[in-house]
Amino acid sequence: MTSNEALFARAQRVIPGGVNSPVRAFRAVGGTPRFIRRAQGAYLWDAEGSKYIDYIGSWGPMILGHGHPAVLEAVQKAAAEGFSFGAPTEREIELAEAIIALVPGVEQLRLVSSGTEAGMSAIRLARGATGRSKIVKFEGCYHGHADALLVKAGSGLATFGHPTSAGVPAEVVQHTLVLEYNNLARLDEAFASQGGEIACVMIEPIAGNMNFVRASVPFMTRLRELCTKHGALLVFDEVMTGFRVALGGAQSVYARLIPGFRPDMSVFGKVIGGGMPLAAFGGSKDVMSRLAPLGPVYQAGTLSGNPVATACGLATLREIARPGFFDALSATTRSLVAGLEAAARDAGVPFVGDSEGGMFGFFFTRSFDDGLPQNYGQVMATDKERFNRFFHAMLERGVYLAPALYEAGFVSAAHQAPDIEATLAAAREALAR
Ligand code: KE4
Repeated sequence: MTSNEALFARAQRVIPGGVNSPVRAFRAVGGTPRFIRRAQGAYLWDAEGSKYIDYIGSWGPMILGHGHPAVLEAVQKAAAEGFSFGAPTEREIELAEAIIALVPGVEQLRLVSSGTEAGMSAIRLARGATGRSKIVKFEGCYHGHADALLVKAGSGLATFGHPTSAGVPAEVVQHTLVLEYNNLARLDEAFASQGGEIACVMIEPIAGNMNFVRASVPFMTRLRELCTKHGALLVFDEVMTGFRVALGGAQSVYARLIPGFRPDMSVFGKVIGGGMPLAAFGGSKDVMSRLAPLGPVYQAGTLSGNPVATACGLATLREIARPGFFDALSATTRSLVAGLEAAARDAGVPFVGDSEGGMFGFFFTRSFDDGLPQNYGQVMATDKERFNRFFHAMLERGVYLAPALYEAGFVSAAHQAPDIEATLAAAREALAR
């Protein structure tokens, strides 16, 4: 039994599934999860001392790479001044000001400790601000594990959701409509029949929980129009895309494609914590002023705006805001995807990939004629078996990709050309199998 196997067996005795978050258990790809002992730059080392080029980056936060000196120094200094006070600090103001300066659509925000908490709070605030109960989400998008959002598409036209998890009563998701991503007709139908009852629409603008699927410009344009027309709030879940696909998040990408585009609320996480537990939700001052202690929508958190986490987040944002940071990161990511496409082409394997900033995705399609999937059904119709074989072949060669067909991948500023070359060399071998 290897060290990873021994640790996994021991972990399963005291932690359900041996992990504190399901995707880490490798159940989608099979095999034994790697227990990570340390990380530095673009690399992870597991309990057996095996080294990996890391394309998980903690599922997005580690955009600078692991152990960036300026971030480490900021965290060490903050920790020495105190871990948590349960009282306001200047650094929370600094972080809020830094985020607001980078995201024009956000006038005020509140800091919380996880993307789930931020998404859950944004839903409650949207309902409180509009006085409406219905919410809309899209199949294949994940917004954290709040009850109202653990819901899958209803059957047929009855787009009301059914719980995807035990323990979620049907009554809790009865107000959650689930539509097909990028499906304009279903969007029009839902708003035509229930537009006046919809509090908000929550969307991953680039869906990283379907690996990598972009909302089309026509779809996003229509979504914005319908929300405005019917008084529903458009909530961008940028927990993954925020400060990851561009300095201004995915909303800045769509604002370049759709003149004047802005969501009404935004949810952030991952990168803004730099690897520490920190997330946020924000919007106009009018909407945000409905929150306690000013308004009737309650929301709270013992460790919200934690002084060590805000130090980590601020130091991270300062680094990614440097001139040229995203140009370089985007170029590295594009070179990875282009190289993977070339390797697959040379191996005669149907394959499509895409990227934006430091986030990427790829699919083993069923034929060379298949383009990038546009929705959850198309993602799940791609070749999962070949994906899983590729995942393990790459892991064996020291390349740690996302252990699931439906997850996105992440490149950091610490990934350099030799890392990309090594990854592509491993891919050429893996694809030849
Ligand atoms: P957390 O509660 O895990 O911090 O954030 C939830 C969340 C919300 N919105 C989006 C778009 C997200 O991607 C996430 C969390 N992402 C997953 C990866 N697909 C985190 C990994 C995990 O669950 O362990």
